[in-house]
Amino acid sequence: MVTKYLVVLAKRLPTSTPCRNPFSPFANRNLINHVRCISTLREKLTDLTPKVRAFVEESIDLCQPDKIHICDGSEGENNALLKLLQQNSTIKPLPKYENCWLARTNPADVARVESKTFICTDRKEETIPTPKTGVKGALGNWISPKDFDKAIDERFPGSMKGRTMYVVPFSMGPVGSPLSKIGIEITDSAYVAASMRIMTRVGTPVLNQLKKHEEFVECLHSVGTPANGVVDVPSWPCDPERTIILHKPADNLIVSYGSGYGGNSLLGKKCFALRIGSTIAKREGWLAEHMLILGITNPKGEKKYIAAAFPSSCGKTNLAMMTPSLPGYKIECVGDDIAWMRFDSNGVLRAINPENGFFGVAPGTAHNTNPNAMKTIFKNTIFTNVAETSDGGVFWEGLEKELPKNVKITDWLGRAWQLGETKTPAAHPNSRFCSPAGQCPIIDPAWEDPKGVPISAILFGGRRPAGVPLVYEALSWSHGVFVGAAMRSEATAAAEFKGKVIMHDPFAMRPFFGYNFGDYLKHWLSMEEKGQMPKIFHVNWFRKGSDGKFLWPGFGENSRVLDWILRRIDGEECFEETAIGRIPAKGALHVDGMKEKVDLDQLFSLPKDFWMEEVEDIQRYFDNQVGNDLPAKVAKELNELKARVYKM
Ligand code: OXD
Ligand code: MN
Repeated sequence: MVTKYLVVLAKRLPTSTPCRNPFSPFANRNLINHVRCISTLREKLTDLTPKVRAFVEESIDLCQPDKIHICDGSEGENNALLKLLQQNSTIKPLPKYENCWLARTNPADVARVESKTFICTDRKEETIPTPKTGVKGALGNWISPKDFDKAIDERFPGSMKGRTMYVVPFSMGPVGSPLSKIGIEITDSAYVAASMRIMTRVGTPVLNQLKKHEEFVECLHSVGTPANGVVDVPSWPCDPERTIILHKPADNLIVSYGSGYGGNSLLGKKCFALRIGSTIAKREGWLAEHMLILGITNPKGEKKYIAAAFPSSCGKTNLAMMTPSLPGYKIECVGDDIAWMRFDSNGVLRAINPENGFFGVAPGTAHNTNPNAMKTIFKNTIFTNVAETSDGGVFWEGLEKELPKNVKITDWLGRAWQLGETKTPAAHPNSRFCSPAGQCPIIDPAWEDPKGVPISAILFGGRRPAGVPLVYEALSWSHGVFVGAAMRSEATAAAEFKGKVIMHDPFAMRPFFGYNFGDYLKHWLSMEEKGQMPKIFHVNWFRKGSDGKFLWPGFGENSRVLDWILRRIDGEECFEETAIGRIPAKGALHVDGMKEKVDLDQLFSLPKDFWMEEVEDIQRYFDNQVGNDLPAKVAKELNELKARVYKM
């Protein structure tokens, strides 16, 4: 069989190898005969459909695991995985809660590694726009097919020796929905297998679905072993030096090596649902986006759905689960991170949340910021890199007021930590909870509707301390696409960046584009021909006043902004035109009854010097990063904005 791993297979000879992983079920044996083991392993594969079987067999040949486990998604299997992880000290129980666990990673494996994440296409221009000469492209990384093979060849042969290979069949979206897609993740991490069970729908129903339609995305993952063979943290094997995350859209293939955490290893999330997902979406005429989806019901009982794209750590989970302060409103959550949106036969844009769980940033989550998350995350949850309390619970920045008296805290690195004393954070800023979405008390009744929910508005936003008003409405679909393209935000801890620099993050997708951003923009522009387009808005909860304090309280008070948005969707003339778009007319934003007095003039002020700089920055960004790939319609929108700003 011609395989994509041909290079590797040709070189490999079957060998007898000592078992390297002390936690392997084979650890007490001195020698493992891979050849014999693998032939036994293969007998387990007879139930798989031919394509799945071929993928698993190729992966066995390449990675040479000692054992194979095909995940059925059952409760018993989950308990066994958790037990194994406990034995290996990867997780420990948190007795204060129901079925909750704490994992600590190797401190070198704490976030997505954007610089080591690549898309493989024949031609570079298919993956990234050509930046201006002398400028480093910041819209993704390209790898050639030759280097793609080489990267695998250098890392994967024998990477699972002494380990168990878990085969995780998973569905992104409800199993069987016409909007869903299937993946098979092959991994040597039991932590990944257990987390995938929370984040996606896994197991036998997915394998059965494959019998009807045998199409899936191949996802191969190994935590790897450093080149010198020394595993620094035996409870969290990884190979940070050689970590690499590879995507090959032409083959619907994801290959990830060296990291066991988050988007690097739970391959359904960023790798599949966004990077490969966006390439499938382009081919098939839909949108795969880094967006939460919420349902909002107004006091008259009218319900609408909104999708919103914010960069990582900008409060997507908080907005998706918001407790509205505005009387009579109700929010229900469909998803907090990813939306797949497609037109139905009536031209209505419908969205599903392809995920099954929340992989939320823990710090900042508290009863005052997100009470619904707090009601969601204290059962059946795997916490990673949060701090631990002596009463068997968890702690992170933001929970100070909720800390029981006299408990001792151990930080994410396992060191004693004292509130008000220790200068380093108790929890890693990118520490997470991984919880089943169905546990959310305000999960939307339609969150698993195979048809998806109808989307009435799309929000873009980010952390903009200066110049950008609380909310504005785009003037048209193509202006909205421009607003998405021009999005900027302060850097976050979800990736490897440091400091509070304002980064361009178009559509909150900068780390997640599966193909050339210019083509992505063309695809977005083309959607207008396909059906009724939702209105587009830009929101900014993070503007600061001259005293450096936030001008808007955010959280539940954001319902006031959603109220204005809903009224705009209904066609109410509650707006005023400005150079950048439509903002609430004087008195149109309902601020009555707010606890804090808000300086609306500052919140909506549009300083001319700021906007002159902003348009120049956007121009520079487009020139430097997108060049000739920028669609003319987007360039025109920028020119029109410039002209309006100059006249301000
Ligand atoms: C995430 C991210 O993990 O966006 O959701 O980084
Ligand atoms: Mn995200």
